Amino acid sequence: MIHIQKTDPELYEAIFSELKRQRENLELIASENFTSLAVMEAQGSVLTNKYAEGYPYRWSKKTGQINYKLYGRYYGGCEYIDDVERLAIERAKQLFGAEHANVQAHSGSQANMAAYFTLCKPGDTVLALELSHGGHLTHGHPLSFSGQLYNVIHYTVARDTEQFDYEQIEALALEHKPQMILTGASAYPRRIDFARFRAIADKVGAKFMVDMAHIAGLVAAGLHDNPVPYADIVTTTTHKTLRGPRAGLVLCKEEYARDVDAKVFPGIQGGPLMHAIAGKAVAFHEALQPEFKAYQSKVIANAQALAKSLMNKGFKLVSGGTDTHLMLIDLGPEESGSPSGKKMEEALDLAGITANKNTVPFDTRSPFVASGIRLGTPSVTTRGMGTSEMESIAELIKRVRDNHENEEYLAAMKADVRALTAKFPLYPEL
Ligand code: DSN
Repeated sequence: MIHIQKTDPELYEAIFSELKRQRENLELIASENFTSLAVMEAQGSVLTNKYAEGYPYRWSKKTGQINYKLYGRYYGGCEYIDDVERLAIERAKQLFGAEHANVQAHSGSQANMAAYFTLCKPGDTVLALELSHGGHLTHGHPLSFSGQLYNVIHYTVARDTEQFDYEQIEALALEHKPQMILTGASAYPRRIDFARFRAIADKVGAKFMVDMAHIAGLVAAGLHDNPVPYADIVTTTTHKTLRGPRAGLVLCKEEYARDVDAKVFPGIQGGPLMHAIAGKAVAFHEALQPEFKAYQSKVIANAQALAKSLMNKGFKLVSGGTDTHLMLIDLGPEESGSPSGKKMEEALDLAGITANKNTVPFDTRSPFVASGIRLGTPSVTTRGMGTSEMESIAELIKRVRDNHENEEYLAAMKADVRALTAKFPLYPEL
């Protein structure tokens, strides 16, 4: 960043401080990761200068198929841009076994909007997971476009297992006859049975959409069932377990391809962020390598080790553990005297541990206070930590919980956190 340092020292200071924070803190936010330098290089490249509305192909009127030989852009000078986008598309299709990929969605929310617009009409009924049980804002929250345009009915996890209850989901589908069933989650630690969802959707004649944002890296590595063969449309972000740039992706069956393309552009977006698309191409290439599978196996092994250590120390985990990269600590209700999720997030922060408060199923606190803390292992695994470090992390979290009111103690704990992170240097080249 030699240029920013010279031209804009104030901004440089903020960016450098963030690099220092990422290096020194323990990053346990389940939806975050550290991309490769190659991904960042692509994002900081000259591709940011180019307008490329349209696609690197046109839909042929004659065959109804994509034709790469036809110029599909609204601007000249896209010959190299086309190569970038084509590489991203082909790699995404290969990685997930998809018939069609749209790599232009700027974010997961926009990918989701494109999927809704393709599969539903405003006013249609959609069955999706409740936000406070692990869902996402775009799965029907009243403040999201999804809650405003559609009649969203929510399923929840079961009270006893805190896992999906497929009987309940089927009963709701039979009762409400949704036009679309949506699954996927931001805070659900268990495997999702996509075949079962497809069967329920077929029983009521619903379309089936999957938002696999959190687990996309596990899916790419073959460590979680792939929703692509089951769903009409699959969306994802590319920056979580998948470890790419902050962006979105839509995968679908051939029959929806043209419509998905039209919904993304010009339906929702204007010019694609070509530097981000190049970052996606780099990340998909990385995810196709054998090392990526080894990395994802470690992410899961670390999550299981962290979950086990936390439970051995008396923490209650939602659903009693994890099958994925994330877990939710249920800190207990207000009457139990334990800290709220908000208090715990603040206490962790003081000690140099970054995580986020999260509601737990049937939470009695408001979402802004919440009774849970969500933890994930993608970032710490990227920097090289293994199962023995997960034990140390569980102990650090216990110390924070036990001393959550003692700011001096928490500030002093930073030295222990830094001693751990210093053993796993992050971006030494920067
Ligand atoms: N904000 C993301 C997460 O943390 O899971 C979801 O979009």
